[in-house]
Amino acid sequence: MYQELKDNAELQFPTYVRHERVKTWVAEMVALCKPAAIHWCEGSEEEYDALNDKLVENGTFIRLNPELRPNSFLARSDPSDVARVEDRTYICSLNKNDAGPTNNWMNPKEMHDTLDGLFDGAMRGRTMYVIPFSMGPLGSHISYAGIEITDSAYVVVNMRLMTRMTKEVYDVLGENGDFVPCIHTVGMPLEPGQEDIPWPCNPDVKYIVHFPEERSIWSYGSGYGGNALLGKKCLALRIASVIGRDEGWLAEHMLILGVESPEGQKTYVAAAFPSACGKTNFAMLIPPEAMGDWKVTTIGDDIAWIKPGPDGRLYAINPEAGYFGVAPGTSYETNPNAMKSIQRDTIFTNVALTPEGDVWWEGMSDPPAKAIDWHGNEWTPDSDKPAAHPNARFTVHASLNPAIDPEWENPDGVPIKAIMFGGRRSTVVPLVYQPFNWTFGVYAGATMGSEMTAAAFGNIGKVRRDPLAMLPFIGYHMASYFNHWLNVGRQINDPPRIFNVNWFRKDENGKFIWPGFADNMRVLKWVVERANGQRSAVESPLGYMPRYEDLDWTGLDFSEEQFQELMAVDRDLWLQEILSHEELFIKLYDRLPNEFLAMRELLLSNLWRTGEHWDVGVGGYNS
Ligand code: O2Y
Ligand code: MN
Repeated sequence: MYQELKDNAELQFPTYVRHERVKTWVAEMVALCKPAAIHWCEGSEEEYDALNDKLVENGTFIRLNPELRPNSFLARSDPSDVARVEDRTYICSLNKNDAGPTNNWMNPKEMHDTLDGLFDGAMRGRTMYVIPFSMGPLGSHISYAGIEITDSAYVVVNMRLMTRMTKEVYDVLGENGDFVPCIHTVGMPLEPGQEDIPWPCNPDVKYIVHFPEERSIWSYGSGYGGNALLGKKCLALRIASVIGRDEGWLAEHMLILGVESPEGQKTYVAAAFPSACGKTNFAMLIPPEAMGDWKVTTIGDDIAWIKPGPDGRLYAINPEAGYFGVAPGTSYETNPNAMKSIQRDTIFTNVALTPEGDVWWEGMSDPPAKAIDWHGNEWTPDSDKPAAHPNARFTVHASLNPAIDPEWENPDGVPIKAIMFGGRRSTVVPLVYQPFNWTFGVYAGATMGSEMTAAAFGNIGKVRRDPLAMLPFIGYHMASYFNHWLNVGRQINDPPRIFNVNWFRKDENGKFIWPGFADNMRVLKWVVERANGQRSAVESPLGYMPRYEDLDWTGLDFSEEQFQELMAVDRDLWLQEILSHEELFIKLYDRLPNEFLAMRELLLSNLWRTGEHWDVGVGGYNS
């Protein structure tokens, strides 16, 4: 339903909106933001098509060649608006310490005053869209509803691919159901007669704000990704982590995949890797043919909501309905399923345009002789800048993934047998180990880190701790979150087995030792068999480890010496590693679980006990 809001026209509500709080909130936001029109989104295909046409008309979208990429579009963002803005992201809890030392905080009253000022008239000359969406299958007891108000049609069409966006959400809400109000503006009102630009945003002022007690989200100034598609990082992680803390479940930055053995045994695994560490590739992995009839299927590539089930196991859903994947580096070699998913019905942002009207990015294939880069300028392979922005994205509905798991929309979720954690470490951390139990596993996840690669973070090579891959996404105090994980483990009688992996270890010449990609299946197979109690292992100072003969090497030429190099535990490096956990712990000391201090001591004594250098060839005993 569309209504122009000229001359103080009285706001009209669709008959299917029967929820008084929704009506009052939308009326308040109309009064504050002063849009020229309001569009109550219904989520239909006709509405999606009409909005895409409008985006093409106003220059935000370029329609790609329908023969090469049917019903697909390219958007180019403002060069200042290309990624999540962590330094402008706030958790405004009533008490500063509830946000913890890893989050930006401002007093909620002060923040509301600031936002009220910024949002006042922020949608002048624009249409306000009201988007009803469900994170998770509609009506599932694990799902949660949100309503996003935005002045960006680009956000609307992306939300339709990434969430269950439908007016049926109002039926689920009825007159009084819970929802998360999300308000977003690009922060660029239009004066009368002012022409719009393809990517409106506010290059100078950005705020991505969460009020955990109110369970509301306010986003100002950016039209990009996680800053603007508020169902994703803002609702499904930051606000949901708070809801999960209060209700006894987990909202995690994890992919979920299914593994089916040649005998037809199905096992579900969740895995947390920091941003840009290949989660989408792992979630869509195709096992090497030589390994036999193993199949991997995708439930989700980025976020998992995990709840204790009545049988004492943990069940997970993917709250999202689509993928917002990194394009550069995605190819038929690295991720064939992603490439097949994006053949049609896809929105591309900040990739290059070929003369044929198709898309291209670094790492996709041989470069075209010429292209238009993400700035809209002519580009050739001799250009000194990349054709696609390194954070260029594709948005596509999950149903187009040829490896989608048949249970991906099961409202009860899937039972999780194993959880994997993994950072990006060129030294120290072995390819895979299984911490001794849930508590050691939580410790391993909490202390995982990645070596910094971007100069922006300073100190290239220094380890940045990213506990459970949630550093930018936890909605409360990080150490309270560790306690919450320990508590969840205490409440279930068959917790998933936890594993730590590192695909990125390098040799003395700086070359990756592990081939990665499809060959990660060899590790995944051991993980799954181990979680199902079908594999033995040896005990190392860190936990259980596979011996060379415990991994399936069929079709891969990888020697036992290479394996030992990949798995070696150097006592002095690990002593330093464990001592360096102190830096994180000191920051979080006032809420740190006591168990962590005990585990640190135990790990240290294990290392002293086992000698200078431990590897699966020389040490350990069967278990
Ligand atoms: O830069 C953005 O706005 C997107 S960030 C993102 C997108 C999809 C999945 N994960 C992430 C992330 O940063 O973890
Ligand atoms: Mn992510």
